[in-house]
Amino acid sequence: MGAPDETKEAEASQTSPGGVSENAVAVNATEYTYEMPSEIEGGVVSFEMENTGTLPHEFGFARLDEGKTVEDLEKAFEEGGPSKWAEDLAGVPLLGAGRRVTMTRELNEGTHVFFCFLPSPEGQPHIQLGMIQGFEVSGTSDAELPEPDSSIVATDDGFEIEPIEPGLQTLELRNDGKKPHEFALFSLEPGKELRDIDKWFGNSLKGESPALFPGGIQSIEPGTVIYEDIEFEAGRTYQVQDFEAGFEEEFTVSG
Ligand SMILES: [Cu+2]
Repeated sequence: MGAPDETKEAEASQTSPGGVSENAVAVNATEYTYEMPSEIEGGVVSFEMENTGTLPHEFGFARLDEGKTVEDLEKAFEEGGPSKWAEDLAGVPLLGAGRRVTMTRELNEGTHVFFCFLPSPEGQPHIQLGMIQGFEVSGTSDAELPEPDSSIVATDDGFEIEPIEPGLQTLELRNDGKKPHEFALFSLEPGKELRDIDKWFGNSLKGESPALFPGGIQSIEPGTVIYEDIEFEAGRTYQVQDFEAGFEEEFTVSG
């Protein structure tokens, strides 16, 4: 089996296109669900996330200890506390309507959950409207981690950002610090300022988004590496922010 050409093709597909591993899983976020398979293969996984809705959505991400269920997690959230049996793996903090991002990382076996706490126009967290989805991870794929085009590295003092080219880029997001760090990524729309984002959040994300939200990652632990395929616009300025640590860095995509 397998003519030489086919072998060649299979090898090439491991890291292309755009750094997506061969173990790719489509996840569509919309109001108010995630559409995705209920069982996936572990090891290196590429989540091809797309917001097909009309509102922004996030991908909160947790792994549950054996024996715990999505219902247990919902209940724990209602009771207001993160639980020891739910490990926060960090997902994409905010993905704008119509945007797509691919998140590639290594996963262990077990029950995993995506959930969204962003507010609906009526002010209710999406999770309360059903935006929570569990899935089982089992086995280990042969997929390999991608070769990044560029990187954003967090230390405890700030971000170090390599030059980023326009188009679809595979970014390595790495925490080299001793504390957890968040990579909130956005690009202000013309004429908008940071305080317009605050206002928008304060108003349950109603109306036109004052910024582009193309990807990024919630707070990751020291030593964690996440890969994301993100579409960057030539000549546009982006910001990456760690709200908790109180620092941010700006970069402009070449063009
Ligand atoms: Cu949502």
